[in-house]
Amino acid sequence: MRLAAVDLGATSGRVMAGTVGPGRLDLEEVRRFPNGGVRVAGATGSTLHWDVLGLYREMLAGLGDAGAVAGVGIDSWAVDYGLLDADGRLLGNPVHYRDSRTAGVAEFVHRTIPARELFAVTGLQELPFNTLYQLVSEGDRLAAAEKMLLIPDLLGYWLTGSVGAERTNASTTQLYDVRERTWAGDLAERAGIPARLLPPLREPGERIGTLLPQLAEELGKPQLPVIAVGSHDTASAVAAVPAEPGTNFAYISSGTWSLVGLELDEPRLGAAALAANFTNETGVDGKIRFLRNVMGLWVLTETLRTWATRGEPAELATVLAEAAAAPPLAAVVDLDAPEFLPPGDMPARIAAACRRTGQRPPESRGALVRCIVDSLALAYRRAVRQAAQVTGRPVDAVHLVGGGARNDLLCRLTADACGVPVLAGPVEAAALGNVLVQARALGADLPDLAAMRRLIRETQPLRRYVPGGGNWAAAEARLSGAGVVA
Ligand code: LFR
Repeated sequence: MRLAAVDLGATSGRVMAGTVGPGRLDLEEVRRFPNGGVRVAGATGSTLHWDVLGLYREMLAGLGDAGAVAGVGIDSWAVDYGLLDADGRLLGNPVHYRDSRTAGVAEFVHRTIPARELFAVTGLQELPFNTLYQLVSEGDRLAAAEKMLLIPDLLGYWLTGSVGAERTNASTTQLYDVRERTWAGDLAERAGIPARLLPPLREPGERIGTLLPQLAEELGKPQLPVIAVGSHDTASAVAAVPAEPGTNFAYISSGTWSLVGLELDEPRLGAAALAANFTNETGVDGKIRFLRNVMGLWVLTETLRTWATRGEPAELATVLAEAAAAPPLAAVVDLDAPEFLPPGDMPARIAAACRRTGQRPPESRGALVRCIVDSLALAYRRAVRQAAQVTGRPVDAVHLVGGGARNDLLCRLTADACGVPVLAGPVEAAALGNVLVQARALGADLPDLAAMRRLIRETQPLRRYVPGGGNWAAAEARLSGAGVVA
């Protein structure tokens, strides 16, 4: 069975073709296109948008290139959305979650709905860009809106004409009641968001519809089913974590963001989870993704971009080799600090963070990249340990999936920092999870997550890293500036 998986990431979007059969799972990249924010001016300042029509056009071209497929599924980053009017037309261009329009909005909302209450209902970590805060920042514009569609649901709507909200992504909005498994409509209304905006929920594996007749004709694909997958990319990636049943594993979905946590059957909504700022997002088959967002390879990508805009471009492989040779743990920064969220000059921000904590800023490119990768591994260590502490579940191994699994230095340092073996791969976890959920919906013999994960283990290349050394505890103490001489 051949299926098309549309996987949209913050740096690029892809259309992949996956082939699934007994003991078989192959993935082929059909089309890749750049993605990223587009900043445009307005009367009160500029706004960072997504080029959603460009993504739609590329997706269609990719579906054309994919040839004969039995289904298509779409996953993307979470939280961002388009608003539709009563005629189903898009109102404005979707805004990028890294835009500054939500600055101060969380504090404003907390005056009406305290953070503790929000967490007790939605189980979501506080991130300034949660859909709730983005919608509140729309102000009067909401009056013209009839429906809010998250990005994969918006693209699915354009393909089929069917309006809905896939559950895993809905769970990232901070407008979803994680225990009742419904929209938190009352909470939305109290925040000033009309509950009519929230579309009917749908499950991963549900058929959204078939291609609209005109598209079907253009693409030469009559009756092509569009299937809801774990449309939150992290949900698809976690479904593809090749864990063996019954093992105590943590996962790290390592891409632009790093999502670090455990898979649970029930949300954890207690004070410890709130204090550690963990989230309870919904996974495929009703699992709970108990995790925290760690800033991720974004800081490295932005560093390379900064160098390139200064006319000093660097190859990723070259700077990673230099980083591998640089002294370990010479300087570390707290990558979860808010200053690393917006686009900008990361080398300068890292140098400032080092100075603030009494450390000497890195002096070469290799040392700077080493600082980023060391800091990322350190953030993984903190998140894995906290997840274990808060849930009382031990962690015996870490599965690292996504683009970061290609980064040998990062995988090695993660094993060192976490003190447990790291199994790296698959790199294309989100696309594989997308394909497997579609395959099951269309009748493949993959009854549960365990069967999907077994197929990944049997077919995908994985690498194992055993922990080495390094004084990670001391490095962690340096993050807070401990040891700074006044
Ligand atoms: C990863 C991801 C994260 C989400 C962030 C913003 O691609 O989907 O899970 O917190 O992007 O949407």
